[in-house]
Amino acid sequence: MKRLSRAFGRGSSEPKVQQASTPKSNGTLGTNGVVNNEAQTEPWILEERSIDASRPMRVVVIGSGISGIISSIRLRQRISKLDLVVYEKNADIGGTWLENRYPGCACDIPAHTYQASFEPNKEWSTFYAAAPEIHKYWKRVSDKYGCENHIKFKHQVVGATWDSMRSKWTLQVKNTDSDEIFEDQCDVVVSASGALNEWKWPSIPGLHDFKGKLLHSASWDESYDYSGKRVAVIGNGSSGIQIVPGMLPKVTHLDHYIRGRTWLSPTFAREQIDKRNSELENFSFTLEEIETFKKDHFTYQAFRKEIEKELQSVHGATLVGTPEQLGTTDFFTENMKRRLRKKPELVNDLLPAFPPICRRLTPGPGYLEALTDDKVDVISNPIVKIVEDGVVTADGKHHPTDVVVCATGFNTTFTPRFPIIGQNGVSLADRWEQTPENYLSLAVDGFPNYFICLGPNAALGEGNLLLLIEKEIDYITICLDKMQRDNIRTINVRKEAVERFRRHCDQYFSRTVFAMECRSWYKGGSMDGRIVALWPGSSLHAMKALAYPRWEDYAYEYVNDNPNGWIGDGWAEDERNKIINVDYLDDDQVDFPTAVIAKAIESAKTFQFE
Ligand code: N01
Repeated sequence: MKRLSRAFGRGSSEPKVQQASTPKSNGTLGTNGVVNNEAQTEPWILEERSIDASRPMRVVVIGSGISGIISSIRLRQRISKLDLVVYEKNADIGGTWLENRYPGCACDIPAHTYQASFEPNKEWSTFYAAAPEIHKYWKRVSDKYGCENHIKFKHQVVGATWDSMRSKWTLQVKNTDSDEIFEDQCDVVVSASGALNEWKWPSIPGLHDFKGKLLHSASWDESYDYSGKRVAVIGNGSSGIQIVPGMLPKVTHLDHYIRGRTWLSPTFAREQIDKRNSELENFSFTLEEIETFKKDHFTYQAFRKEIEKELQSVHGATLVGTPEQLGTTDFFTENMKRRLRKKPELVNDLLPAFPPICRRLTPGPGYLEALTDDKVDVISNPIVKIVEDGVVTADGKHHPTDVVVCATGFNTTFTPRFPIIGQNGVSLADRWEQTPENYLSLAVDGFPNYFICLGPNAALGEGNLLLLIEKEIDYITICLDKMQRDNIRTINVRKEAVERFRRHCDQYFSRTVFAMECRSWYKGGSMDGRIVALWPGSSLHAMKALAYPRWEDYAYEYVNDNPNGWIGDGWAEDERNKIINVDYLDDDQVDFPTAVIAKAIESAKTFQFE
């Protein structure tokens, strides 16, 4: 064969370069198959490229939290001719799990369902892994896949502008060591900067007059020793619920200020924990078990899948009127009463009027038990002001304290943290002033080649958030792959697709518990606003929705403005480079129709001659 190809002089068949879209008299075939040289002039649409020649693509990922790490792995895995840079404002990877270091900070769902699908960790030391252990896990993943080779630490993106002439994003990037700001350009931006990373002080009169130690859950001063202090913890969101039991052992007294009520769920995967005869929720594997898992991947897989199954079985309870939803109130009440049995008088102060899951669901390991401790006072009387040495409530009482902890949450408006200017000079902040309209949580019309991980409508009220993050990133890589394959310059979601998704979300959420009257960051911190933070469905639903992009929901511009460019000039890239690749015959590349054989055997078994 080699001899044959040499004989045919394959090396001499290099293409002659011809500019696409250059008008050319290309002739037409007459009915006799002969070129008619007097043919009319037509634009030349034959693009001089191999059909599978990927165009080089520079991608900037903003942020190296979980989304940024997974993006940097998947992009390098799937996108050829990739020039990747990840800008990270911090000095390390980890995002949320680097920044949040308050006492008790942990993952409040089982760690076995809060890890990358492709990097199962058989050595989680507890069921609800603490922030440092989660950070260590992601650091290990990042090291293993060489992510840091592409990350520029202490580099904060402070501006992004779409350049329509060049079809590129121009980014302003600040080196936080030198304060120098420089420009960078890229074809595609993947925003992976997270939704919950701009913490803010609550607007409580006098907060900054406080002379003791003032702390925020998301900006913890780890050098501060609060042992033996009287502390006030404001807020009973997921952070406050972890901080109370986290601080309790070391303090002399803890006032817990609760503005609204919240449900605490029974422990996720309770059976799995019980099966392993653990004490309460703080489950540790024995060394023997860890050794078994290490030896036997399948044992761990089976265990992991059991927990996953449980986590994925809650969706029905989010839909108003389903038997699962109707059952939750009694089930949760019973559980809360049991956990509060030492101080039953608290039950009336704590049980909400709205149904469970309206606010973010958390089992709050150890929280209700902590509230029954003699050192803790639960204060539901509203705070009117903070003074030099304590907190004053509406009933006029002054509560002295040494430390005020604001577990009061984040800026959840989704307004970009820096100017992002899309087509026609429109800023994303203005575009989202009323509501953060988007398409499938990851794209916005007028912002071409811009994808968002964990944007608006990407959080989950139940299910597996890591699964959703991975599927979003898969979706983005599929889009980028199409851009390379089809010689696409810009991909821009259509306005009508964005509008349809907004209407879809509103209709979907009108039938869910999230729309009931409770204050939650899902509604931007309001009682009855639009639900802007959540995915409209379960995480299993998100997985299906994101599996195959609906290309008809996007508009495209092509390299050289040539929509025919994808088909190239008749060559495949390897072939053009004299590599004749026939690996498509390898067993691992052949799609053996084994299911058809199985069916054929089955039907042969049941076949009866007349
Ligand atoms: O913030 P929040 P968070 N005076 O906004 C109260 C994720 N997370 O940091 O209920 C008095 O939920 C406010 O009161 P109210 C998770 O997605 C994950 O706790 O609005 N109180 C509320 O109680 C979570 O949903 C993990 O009336 C004031 C609290 O502060 C998200 O982060 C762990 C006040 C704020 O609750 C945010 O949780 C932790 C004021 N002026 C967090 N202002 C995991 O384990 C606010 N409050 C994965």
